[in-house]
Amino acid sequence: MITIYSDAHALHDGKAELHDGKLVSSFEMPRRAELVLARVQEVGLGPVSPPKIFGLDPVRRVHAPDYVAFLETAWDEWVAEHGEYDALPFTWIGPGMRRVVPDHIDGKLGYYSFDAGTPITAGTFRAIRSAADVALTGAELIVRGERVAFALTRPPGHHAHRACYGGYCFFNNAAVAAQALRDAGADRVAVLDIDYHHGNGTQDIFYSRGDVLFASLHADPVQEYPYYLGFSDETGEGAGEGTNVNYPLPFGTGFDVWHAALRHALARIATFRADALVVSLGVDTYKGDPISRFRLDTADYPVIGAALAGAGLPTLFVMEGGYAVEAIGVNAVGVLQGFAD
Ligand code: Q9C
Ligand code: ZN
Repeated sequence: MITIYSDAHALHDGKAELHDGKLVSSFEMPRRAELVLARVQEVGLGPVSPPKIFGLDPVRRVHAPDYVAFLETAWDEWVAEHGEYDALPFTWIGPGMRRVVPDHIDGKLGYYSFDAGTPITAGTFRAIRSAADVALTGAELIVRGERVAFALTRPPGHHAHRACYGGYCFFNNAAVAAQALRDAGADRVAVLDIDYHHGNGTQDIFYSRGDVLFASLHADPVQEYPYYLGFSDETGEGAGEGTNVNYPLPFGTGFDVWHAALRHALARIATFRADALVVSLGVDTYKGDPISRFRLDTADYPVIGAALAGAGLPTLFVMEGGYAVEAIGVNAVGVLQGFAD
């Protein structure tokens, strides 16, 4: 299995996020991707290739042009106003307020975001552009006939909406890849999101489309971030009615219950008759994850990979979350090994 990787991800290196009322060191850090890469090499998963440069046009297929332009200049605008310390939003549009783009960077940050956990740093734009290229390079391998590829993206992407960032995500790498597969001729693409958190951004991007099925297993939003999307009654709208499937699961969920939901999601993907599968691969379902509350164990991840391989579809894995840093490599690559075996 080919892994696509660029060390440009390390240019995004946030200092802190708002957590339990305090500013704490960012859980989402460069070491995460470095350890996944190290594990890929340690087990000999296969070759590691750099991304091709695709530019921003394929990113704008799923993100609004003004949002992309905002991200491109946000750091410079922030530095001009506040100096060289990470940009974090502190105010958002509440009900009854107006959606007008402010001139001031503090207003723009809130306008284009939904949480205070996602800092913009000096290298953020270069890193997220590179992550999109990593995902697009993986998609191109699938288009060219590869059975499977691993896009080792960082920062993650599945929380990013068409014009809104949050949850450590800016460009929705999996959505960019799914759209690229469609644009290259796949009639139907399934996105299966197995990160612990609901993939609110991916769901919203494809919610009214019947050509992209979105299925997600995640912590129930009544209990867990992102709280405001990911309920089981969200089934899609218009042409997309019936092509959105959520499996909200309670705190403490272990592998038996999780795996039953996975089997259900894979059955739905089979009836959709997808031409390709994009897997949003988060391993923050792990029992040792510092911000999550499922109970999957390291031995479960290869079983997941084998189940995914059973779908029999050309499959692109796109890296999402996982914050038990010392275990992220073994767990994420465990899924890939289970798929390949
Ligand atoms: N007090 C991904 O896994 N913060 N994003 C959680 C912390 C946001 C996770 C609450 C978690 C986002 C890609
Ligand atoms: Zn997550």
